[in-house]
Amino acid sequence: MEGLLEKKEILKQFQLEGEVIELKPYGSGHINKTFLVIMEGGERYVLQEINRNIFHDTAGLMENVVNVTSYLKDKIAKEGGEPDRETLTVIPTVQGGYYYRDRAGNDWRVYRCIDRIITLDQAQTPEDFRESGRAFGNFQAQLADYPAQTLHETIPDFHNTPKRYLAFEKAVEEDICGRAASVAEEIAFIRARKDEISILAGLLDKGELPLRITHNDTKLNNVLLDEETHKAVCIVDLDTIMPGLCAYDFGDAIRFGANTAVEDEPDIGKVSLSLELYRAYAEGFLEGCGGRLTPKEIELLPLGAKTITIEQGIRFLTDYLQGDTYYHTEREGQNLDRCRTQLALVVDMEKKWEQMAV
Ligand code: ADP
Ligand code: GN1
Ligand code: MG
Repeated sequence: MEGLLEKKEILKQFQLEGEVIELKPYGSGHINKTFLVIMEGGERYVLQEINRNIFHDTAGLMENVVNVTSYLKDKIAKEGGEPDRETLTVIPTVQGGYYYRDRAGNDWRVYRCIDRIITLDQAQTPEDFRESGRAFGNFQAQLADYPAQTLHETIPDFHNTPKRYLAFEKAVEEDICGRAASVAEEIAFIRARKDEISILAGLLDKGELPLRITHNDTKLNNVLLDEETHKAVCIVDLDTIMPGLCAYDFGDAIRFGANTAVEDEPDIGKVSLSLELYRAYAEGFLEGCGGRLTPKEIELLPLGAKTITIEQGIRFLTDYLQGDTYYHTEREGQNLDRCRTQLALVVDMEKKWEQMAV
């Protein structure tokens, strides 16, 4: 693997014992670079390069992760669970810090690898998806009393949809890659929904929806499921835990996991909203939230799904217009395909709107 020696050197900066016997790319995230590390004693770790183009304050980000995971570990222990399996464990550096900056200025961290798990890029059964809903709902419930003011905002305005819209309009206007004309249809589709995507943000401003501590990246592959029972074991990808709207956490899981096609499917004909998966997730999520949601929050869950699906379409299209610098891509046009699946999913949600009521 490219850079293997450098990675082995980097691993020496962490409190790990013994020699590394295997190191390979792991997972399918779009932001960080993730590697599985196996030591001679058989212990397994996850090494990650944190994407500094996206996260500008690694120290603040890691402080969030360490504080939230230690808070969760206490809760899990009190509930009789397994703290080292049910939440992430950060391995400190030899200097006692939580990340290491290498000579090239890249930031690295190491987690204990949680074993005997699977992660899915698509829901295989409604039961798996219900289970992930329960886990994300429960995650929010566990953090309900967490001191929100101590959290660093790792990406300002992360799910501020009106601001995402403005950034998209700016990218259209600047059109630095000369791609805007070829996506006129997608641009028009988004513009036609401009007012609707601001509704939730408006309700938050008016105090009609509560700000909660949310995960903000509730993709199905951010929950580890037990490989045998398929019960949720652990929520990962804690980089964007910030105050946010519950509807967005619900919605983000739906846009990714209740889509009958994968996120970058080039054949738009395969995209649709599976109502069976949608309902399974909604039931699991509400159960996990444990009765904490207000009637208004519950009523607005479908709008959360639609809003964040448009927001994600906007984000992928913005990146396409700006030359694919934000999301990892493996092929030309991948961000445009990703945008198109999101917009096609919105079309299907509009058709199924009545049936999406929770
Ligand atoms: P990204 O921000 O790039 O999505 P993630 O933190 O989600 O990065 O990690 C990518 C993938 O690696 C996850 O989807 C999951 O499959 C796997 N993963 C991450 N951390 C662990 C861990 N501690 N134990 C086991 N698997 C993990
Ligand atoms: C990114 O890191 P990952 O792949 O779980 C992104 C999310 C998007 C998602 C789209 C920090 O998530 O916001 O919804 O891609 N994360 C960040 O698949 O931007
Ligand atoms: Mg992830």
